[in-house]
Amino acid sequence: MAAYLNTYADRAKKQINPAARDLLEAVERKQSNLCVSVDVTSSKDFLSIIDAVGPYVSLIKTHIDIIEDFEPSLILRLQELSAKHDFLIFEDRKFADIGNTVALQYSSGVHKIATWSHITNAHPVPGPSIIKGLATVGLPLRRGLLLLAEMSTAGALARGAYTEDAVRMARDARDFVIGFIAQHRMEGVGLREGEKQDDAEDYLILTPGVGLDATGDGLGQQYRTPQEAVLSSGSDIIIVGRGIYGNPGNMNINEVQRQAERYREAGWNAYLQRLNR
Ligand code: 5IU
Repeated sequence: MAAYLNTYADRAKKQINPAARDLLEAVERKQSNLCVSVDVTSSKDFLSIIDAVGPYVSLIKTHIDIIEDFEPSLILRLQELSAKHDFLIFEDRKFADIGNTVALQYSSGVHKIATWSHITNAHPVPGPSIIKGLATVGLPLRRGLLLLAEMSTAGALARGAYTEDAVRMARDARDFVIGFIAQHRMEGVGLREGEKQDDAEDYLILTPGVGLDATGDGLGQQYRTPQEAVLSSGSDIIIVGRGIYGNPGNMNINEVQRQAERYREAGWNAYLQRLNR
């Protein structure tokens, strides 16, 4: 049986990367495979959404560079909410440069991502050196990396041979790469000539492009339901943004909370169905 068909709790015990283990443990404790993506531009909206959805998530995904009024104290507030509600933090930075540059982008600048983000991600396009560069910063801090193996957008170039190469790169860096941003599972993908699938391999699949009410956003985004992502495609964590907070310009925070509850339940029920299949 493929490792991902076990419970989150069992899978946590077998992870070698601390961020992967902590995330799976949080998923189990909170009975939530929901990650909310908080793509808003004001600190106030950012913090109020996170405080409202906090009880229902195991992971919060940030784009810290879109915050207009960013100050270092925002990170302290974010960390307080992470402790209050028991979730991990994933800065969706999508690194894509040479090893030396990404190490600087990860550790330094205004945002110092590595100091607070348990998990971040990278495009495999530069080749294995991007993982090496990020690992010099992330591994000593017990961080984990996701590779972007596929995208949810119409016409994405990350498919076929590109996705296969991404999985091979991950297999060569098991201590740091904990999984993929993808739309499907990667077991059996990218195996080299004569190589057999390792049954113990257990990458985390985090899936954006999830919505219960819309099929797209008019800008290339394509949505599938939590059921399709988790049950049909074997996703481990669903990533939901606007499906939960709508238009930040006219947000009702009680409604945001209600939607987070609704997505948590849909994601968790799909997982229970997967376990019992
Ligand atoms: N995101 C995607 N699709 C992808 C990748 C990342 O939507 O393939 I890689 C990000 C973009 C946004 C969030 O931050 O996930 C999805 O937000 P909405 O649920 O509001 O569409």
